[in-house]
Amino acid sequence: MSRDGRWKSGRGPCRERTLRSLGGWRGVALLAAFAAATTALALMLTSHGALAAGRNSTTPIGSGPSAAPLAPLHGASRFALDISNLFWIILAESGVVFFLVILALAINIVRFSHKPGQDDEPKQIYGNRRIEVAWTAIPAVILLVALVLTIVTMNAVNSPAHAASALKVEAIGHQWWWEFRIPKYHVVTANEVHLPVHTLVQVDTTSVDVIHSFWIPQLDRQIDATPNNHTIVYIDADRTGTFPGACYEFCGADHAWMQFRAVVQTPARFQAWARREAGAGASPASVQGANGQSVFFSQSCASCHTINGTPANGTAGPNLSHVGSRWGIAGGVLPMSERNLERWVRDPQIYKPGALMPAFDLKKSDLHALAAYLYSLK
Ligand code: HEC
Ligand SMILES: [Cu+2]
Repeated sequence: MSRDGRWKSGRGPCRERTLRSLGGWRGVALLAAFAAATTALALMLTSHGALAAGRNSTTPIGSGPSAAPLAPLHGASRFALDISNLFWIILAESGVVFFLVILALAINIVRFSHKPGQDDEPKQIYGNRRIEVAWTAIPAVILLVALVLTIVTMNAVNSPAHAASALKVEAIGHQWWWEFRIPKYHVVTANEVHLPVHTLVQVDTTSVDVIHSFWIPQLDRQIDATPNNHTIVYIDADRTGTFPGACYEFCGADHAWMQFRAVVQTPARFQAWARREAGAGASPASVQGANGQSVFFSQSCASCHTINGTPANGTAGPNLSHVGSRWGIAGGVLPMSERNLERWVRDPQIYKPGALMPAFDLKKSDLHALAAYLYSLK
């Protein structure tokens, strides 16, 4: 409306009619539907959806073996809980504001919409200091609360006490798999890392190629893993279990297949795992396994893969010393099994197009033997 109270030219009677027809109870019904849909969406996301799929859910991740779903609202680490608590507080705050705004809108639609036969111009009001102060101060306070809580949470999550004595784990992003190193235990492994429960762990992330992003939704916040740089997140798991993680920054064709598992264990079990991981790969226990080992060394595998305790010391691909004990193959494209190892080696490109491993056109018996050897590397 222009200052003299008349409709500006260009807004014909048609527009006016539309506005009028949206007044009154019809407008309120529309608002109610909007509020209900928004609330339903929020409830869905926070109770059953991607954010918090319940612990009983069996939602599998890709075709790999299913573990707990990616559920940042089911924190299993005090840092993840700090973050989800902040989320709930801000959600509640926004929820209250949302419903007050909807309520105010509804009241206004009913009270001030055009009534039939009421053709005189409404009272024109310009400026109201009290209302203006209120609608500046109240949002400022709400935002200030969110800001202070966010800063407190960021501090708690990024600079925990006793950080210097944390167990150091390195997570290195590769196209398209994660390498894990635990220098204290001389562990070098891939796509599955074990962690001790109730222990502060410092994950030092980096990348050898492009920007990846490291996240175990139930255990830590997201952090970019960038080349030539080291970024840090902390984990302090409060229960044992298997927690899925993945890459959260688009990093090329197989970005979605950079999944991994964090297995949180009691300190004793964790140390047993670490000792085994650091140790040599099993020597072949059968004739077939021995044949498989010679196939491994007659092909170019050793130039890209390491098997502890053997001359194989390539670093372009995952360390295979204990590959048979892992949850999946190549970031989860296939569940771990002898048969699937065979499939993978024969033609990785079928499962992970663009993967930086060539196909190997081997004799059937050689392929069988090779898969038996790899699977025996537990
Ligand atoms: C040019 C380097 C290269 C060669 C040669 C190579 N690989 Fe690979 N390999 C890779 C890369 C890179 C990956 C990771 C692929 C991915 O997950 O995106 C991989 C993954 C694997 C995996 C899955 C490991 C895991 O942690 O899930 C197995 C098993 C494997 N290779 C076995 C072999 C065998 C056996 C040979 C020889 C017949 C071989 N590779 C030859 C580079 C290579
Ligand atoms: Cu990635």
